[in-house]
Amino acid sequence: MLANLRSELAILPQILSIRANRSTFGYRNSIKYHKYHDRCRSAFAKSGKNRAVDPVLKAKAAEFLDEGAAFIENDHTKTVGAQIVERINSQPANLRWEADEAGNQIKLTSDVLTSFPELRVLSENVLEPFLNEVFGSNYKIFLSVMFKSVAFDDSPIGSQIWHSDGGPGTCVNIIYYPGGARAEQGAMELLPWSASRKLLIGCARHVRRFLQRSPKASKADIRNLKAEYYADQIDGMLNVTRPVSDSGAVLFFRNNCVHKGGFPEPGNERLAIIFHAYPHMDPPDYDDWFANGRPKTAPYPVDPHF
Ligand SMILES: O=C(O)CCC(=O)C(=O)O
Ligand SMILES: [Fe+2]
Repeated sequence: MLANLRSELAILPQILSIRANRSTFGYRNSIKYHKYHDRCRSAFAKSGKNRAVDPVLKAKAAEFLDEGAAFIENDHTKTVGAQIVERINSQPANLRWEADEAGNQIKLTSDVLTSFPELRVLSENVLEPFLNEVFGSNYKIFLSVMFKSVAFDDSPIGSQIWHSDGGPGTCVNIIYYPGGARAEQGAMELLPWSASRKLLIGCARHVRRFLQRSPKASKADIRNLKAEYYADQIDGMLNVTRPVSDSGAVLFFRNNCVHKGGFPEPGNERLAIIFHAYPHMDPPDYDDWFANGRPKTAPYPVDPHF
């Protein structure tokens, strides 16, 4: 009884942080991102910048705020996607790819934004108005990566297994499928934030109990334990969603929504671009982003005003 209470108290900051800050970071680490977000919101409100007017994007942003995810397929996502697919098919020399067979991926090693200037139209017309609405502030892309998902191995690995990304609760993950994504291509599956939150809290307790029994467990043991817990709990859950499309479309979801994706059926592959976006004080500097790139240098920004 006392041991239970002690155990519950030990993970209380983590549970509070999941509830209040939508993050498994721990309360002390995650609060600075939310304080910064509040400052971004006030500055944005004072700047009088025009908010998204497109009623469809506005409705999608409301859906995101409600459920923690939204999927958008419109003229911009389709046109830009088709241009990107065409550029890749023409095999220009400046695009460098590297197979990661163990990860079931072929990664683009050149920078995404400098390789695909077409993405500026998507950023200005879809990402920016949508995120202005969601954040109530400006946004900044922290990282961008691009890869083809290919089933080199016959079982899913890494992010193809249920997980949450574990970054700050202000982070929005964006997955853009330039050529669309169908289920057989490994379209991402995810849980809405409310279900993810319950699962993350249950998982924190499960890990805590495991560590009491096996205090010497390795990081890999814990990763496997979490993946098994998610798989067991999610099995048969009705609210797993899998947005699919036949042409360019973009999925926004909160960084800590539980998700998996990118394990295609034999003979299929899936092209994906991932961005992590955060609230920011400064308006987007597209000239800089598209001249110098926004590559992945770390999993998350240590300074929210990066
Ligand atoms: O390839 C996928 O769909 C999974 C990617 C993922 O887990 C992520 O972006 O956090
Ligand atoms: Fe992920």
